[in-house]
Amino acid sequence: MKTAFITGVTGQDGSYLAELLLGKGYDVHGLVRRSSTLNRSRIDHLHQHERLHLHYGDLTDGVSLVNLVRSIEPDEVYNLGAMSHVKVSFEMPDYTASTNAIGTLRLLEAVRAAGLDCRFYQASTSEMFGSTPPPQDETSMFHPRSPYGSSKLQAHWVTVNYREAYDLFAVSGILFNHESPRRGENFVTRKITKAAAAIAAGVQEHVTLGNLDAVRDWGYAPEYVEGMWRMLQQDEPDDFVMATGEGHTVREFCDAAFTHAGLNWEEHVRYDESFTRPSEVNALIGDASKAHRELGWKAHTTALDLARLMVDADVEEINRFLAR
Ligand code: NAP
Ligand code: G4F
Repeated sequence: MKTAFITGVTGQDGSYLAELLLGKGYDVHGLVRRSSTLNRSRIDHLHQHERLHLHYGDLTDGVSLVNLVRSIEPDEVYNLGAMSHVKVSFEMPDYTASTNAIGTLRLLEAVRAAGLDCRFYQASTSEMFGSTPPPQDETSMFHPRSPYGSSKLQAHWVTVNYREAYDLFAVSGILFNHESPRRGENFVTRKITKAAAAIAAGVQEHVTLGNLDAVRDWGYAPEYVEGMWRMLQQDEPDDFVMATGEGHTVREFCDAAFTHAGLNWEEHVRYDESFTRPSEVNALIGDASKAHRELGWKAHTTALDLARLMVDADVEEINRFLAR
């Protein structure tokens, strides 16, 4: 039986990855941050699982990482923990860099110091491509446009360096946007689907958004965590893009979500400049041919399917809430 250590286990991807690995028989250890109220709603349904173990720690606290890696002795480490909101990174650049860039370095160093035969997955991102026009693949130039994107680029290169310098099995998944009903409520897809459900239920009138022209390649998170796992099962470490290959504007996502809720988006969406960014990433559309070829991985759920499945989940949630 293998042992995995996941940072970011309370997040969208971490929760799906924990489910996947528990289903495969792994012992799963997750890093959780101390907070004054418990923030584990995405893994509540797993909390009594005998093979899930949670440990306090933080990517900004190197000592906690060294101690945990030494005591857990993982076969696989998945570094999903991050300050993951692009707009917020402009407001908290120092913390973003410390968590995302130096946090990755701290964790890699903890793995190296423990001297384990351990495989390492880094959650890299299409935000690293920034202003490089689509389609983007593993050979495209990096040009990040936010403190988040640049912190992730440092983490990406640190991961490459530990592979080259110390022969560590360390890989980066360069993942394009992926969403689900567990997506944080201040990312644009979930903000839209939650609003469409609330407006349809008559408890909200409108939603305020920023740039509707941005193009993103939105896939479905459970499919992407399967790809992360496959990357760590290869004979040789390598980096892979994961994406659907389809681009849609935020406007098109709105249209699909509101139409599915029986509404006309133009009657309910307002614009507010405060939701725009000092520098925007205009278009991300990935080419995941390498992952298809070498990992047998392919995205199946498209952005418009996703809009509909997320609206259905949000309608269900609001109906449960209103019935209380
Ligand atoms: P998410 O839902 O925002 O989850 C982030 C996780 O990181 C949460 O568990 C959070 O803990 C934890 N975290 C934040 N700061 C931390 C710190 N200082 N120390 C330890 N843990 C910390 O993000 P996600 O969408 O699941 O994404 C997972 C990873 O993939 C992230 O690294 C993200 O940058 C990257 N990524 C995501 C996408 C995407 O489209 N979803 C695409 C490419 C790359 P709390 O629950 O306590 O806040
Ligand atoms: O949903 P978003 O905040 O996601 P963004 O910036 O693309 O970042 C996500 O995907 C990255 C992968 O490419 C991850 F690395 C990262 O961690 C995160 O998961 O914004 C998507 C687009 C942007 O162009 C933004 O300007 O939607 C636009 N947008 C328009 N109105 C909005 C809003 N974004 C947010 N969050 N809120 C709005 O009201």
